[in-house]
Amino acid sequence: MNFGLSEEHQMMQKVVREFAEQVCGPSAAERDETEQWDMTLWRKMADLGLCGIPWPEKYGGAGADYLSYVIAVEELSRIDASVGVTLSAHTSLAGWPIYAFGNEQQKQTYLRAMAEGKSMGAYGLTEAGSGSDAAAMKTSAEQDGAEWVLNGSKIFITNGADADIFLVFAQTDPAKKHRGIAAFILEKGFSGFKVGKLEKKLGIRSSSTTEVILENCRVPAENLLGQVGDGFKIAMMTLDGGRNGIAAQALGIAQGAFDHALEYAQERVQFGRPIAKHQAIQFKLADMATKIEAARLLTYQAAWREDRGLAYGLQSAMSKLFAGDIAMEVTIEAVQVFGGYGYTREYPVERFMRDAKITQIYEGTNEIQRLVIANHLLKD
Ligand code: COS
Repeated sequence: MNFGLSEEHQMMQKVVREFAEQVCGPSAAERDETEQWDMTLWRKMADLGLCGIPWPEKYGGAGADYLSYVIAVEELSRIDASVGVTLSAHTSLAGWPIYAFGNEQQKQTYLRAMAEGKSMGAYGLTEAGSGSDAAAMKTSAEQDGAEWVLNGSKIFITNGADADIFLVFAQTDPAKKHRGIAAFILEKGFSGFKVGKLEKKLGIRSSSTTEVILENCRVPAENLLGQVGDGFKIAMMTLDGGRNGIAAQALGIAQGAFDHALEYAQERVQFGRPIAKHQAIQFKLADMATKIEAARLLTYQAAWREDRGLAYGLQSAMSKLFAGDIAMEVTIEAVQVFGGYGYTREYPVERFMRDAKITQIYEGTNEIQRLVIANHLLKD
């Protein structure tokens, strides 16, 4: 067993940490305040080779591994979780299914553009009436000659306002239930494709979240991903990996909040000494650090398994569940360490607390993660 990071992983950590601290950090609060994504950040991420970390170089990727990707999402989220989730949704939710199920032409056309950062990806599964019950989707797909015609709407689409390529799931035959679902690669310029309402959110406010409306949206037959009927499995397998990206995001948020709390506790003087000298605060810091370390081990382990071709669905449900829950706990405690100042926007910990909440909700609520974990335990 080796718990140390390789030189390659340490390099990824260093490069992304510097980028996050120096480029994303100074403007993070302003982006949160204005709820605006900054496309220049994306271009800089592309220049650093961050937009296709785990994809082979022949598809424009960096040819690195999933652990490298997870480290990158963690480091970005340690400074600005909106940047972390933008990369995570792009890579895990839109890139991975094309890499895993796409044909050569789809990979050369779409995965390459995404890996090079020329296009941003998004994933359209959720609908107003179909969240946790993903198979209940109503968006329909009907074949019409050499095209598919899609009708319906998707909600809560991360990167919705900024993405160019959308992986969208639709029902081809309601009688077949989940076995009738198909996955399609859509371009934002396709006829009948429209980005709808932009959500105003509690956290991750500079990552865009929108509705996607499909009104007789015409999709060339060659943009079907896999076979008709494969869609639900593609969606579920995509989430198996995506959930570990969210675990990395939660881990980064917790680490970022902890770093601020640790520093502040050593500066803030009450009762004649820094509050870090008070056992009440020391216990908080110790609990926070322990939870973060446990979340990191779970998250890195799930990525390590994916890199070795081992099953990782159970581990990534566990990492997402645990890291999401501890991100919430740690950020609440970080605000508490800051006291009244923590509740103001003068310090960043309130942003971390707001950003943490979503990691218990998206890519499957933590209640769904418990269901997935229990299903694995009972099946195995
Ligand atoms: N990998 C591969 N196949 C999977 C799978 C996985 N991780 N999970 C389920 N499947 C397959 C099952 O094997 C089953 O296959 P068969 O048709 O051969 O029997 C099929 O999919 C249906 O599985 P199941 O009956 O378990 O599906 P349910 O409709 O009961 O849904 C949950 C299972 C609840 C786990 C699923 O709907 C889910 O993950 N919901 C949350 C969705 C989500 O995360 N939404 C957030 C969107 S992104 S922000």
